[in-house]
This record gives sequence, structure tokens and C-alpha cells, in this order.
Amino acid sequence: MKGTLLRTTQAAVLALTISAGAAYAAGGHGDHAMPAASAPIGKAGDPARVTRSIDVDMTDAMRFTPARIEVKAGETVRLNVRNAGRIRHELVLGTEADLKAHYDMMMKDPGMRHEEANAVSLEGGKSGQIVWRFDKAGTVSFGCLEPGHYTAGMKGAVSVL
Ligand SMILES: [Cu+2]
Repeated sequence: MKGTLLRTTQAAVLALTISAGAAYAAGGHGDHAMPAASAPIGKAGDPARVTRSIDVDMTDAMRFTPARIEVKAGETVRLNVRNAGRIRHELVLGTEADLKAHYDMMMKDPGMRHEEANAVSLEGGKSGQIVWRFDKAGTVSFGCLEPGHYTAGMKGAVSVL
């Protein structure tokens, strides 16, 4: 129930963000495409089909280690994410446009937590995981959308080959 409310709030904020973006685009940047709601970054993976696990550390230095990951198209990967810092960090998978839009939402509502399949939000010292199937060749970005973190460089990319 709590999760549903959270998502509803996020949807409302996202709608506001999109409206603001549209207004901005109308102001002279009309060629900027809106981020697609269902961007081709892949989908939640079946844990039984995981072919590889990759450890990713998050630190208070605002970095992911590694920040560059390579996978094969069609591969289901388990990201074992560890928050090696003391403050909350998260790893959110998305297109760069999606991440930026969500980051703007987080700046307005810092208490927001990402609980979707493409994200894991962790208190300091905690570990979690994302099981994800990377469908298409290309680049899937990831980032920590806690206020100040993404812009400090807490981001990375998965190259899907
Ligand atoms: Cu962070």
C-alpha cells in the first residue's frame, strides 16, 4: 500500500516535471525529445536466468566502482550493489534522459525512494541487488539520484554489446 502511494506521488511529480519540460521546450528548445516512458533499457530479469553477477560499490566520494560495465545483449545480470559509505546511496538504471528527469524530481522531493525493479536504494553499509535483463545493444546509464550526488559525478554506464 505504501509502495502504491509512493508510485502515485512519483507519477504526479513526473507529470509536473514533464509539463515543466514541455514549457521549457516550447521556449526555444523545441527539438528536444521528451524522455520515453518505457525506454529500451531492458527489463526486470528472472533470477533463475542470471548468467553473471557483478559487484558494484557505492561510496561517499560519490562514485560507483566499477563505473563502466560491459554485458552482452540478452544477458541477465545480477548487480550486487554495496553501499560502502555512511550516507544513503542508490543505483538507478535508465536512459540518461530518464535519470536527469528523476534527479530533478529528487531535488524537489529529497525523501523520495526508488523501489522499482530497476533501482536499489541503500542506507550506509547495506547491500542489495538488481536482477536485470539487458535486451538491446547500446548504452544503459545508471546513477545515484540522491540530491547532489548525480551532479557530483555519481554515475556510470553499462555497455550492452
Ligand atoms: Cu549517492
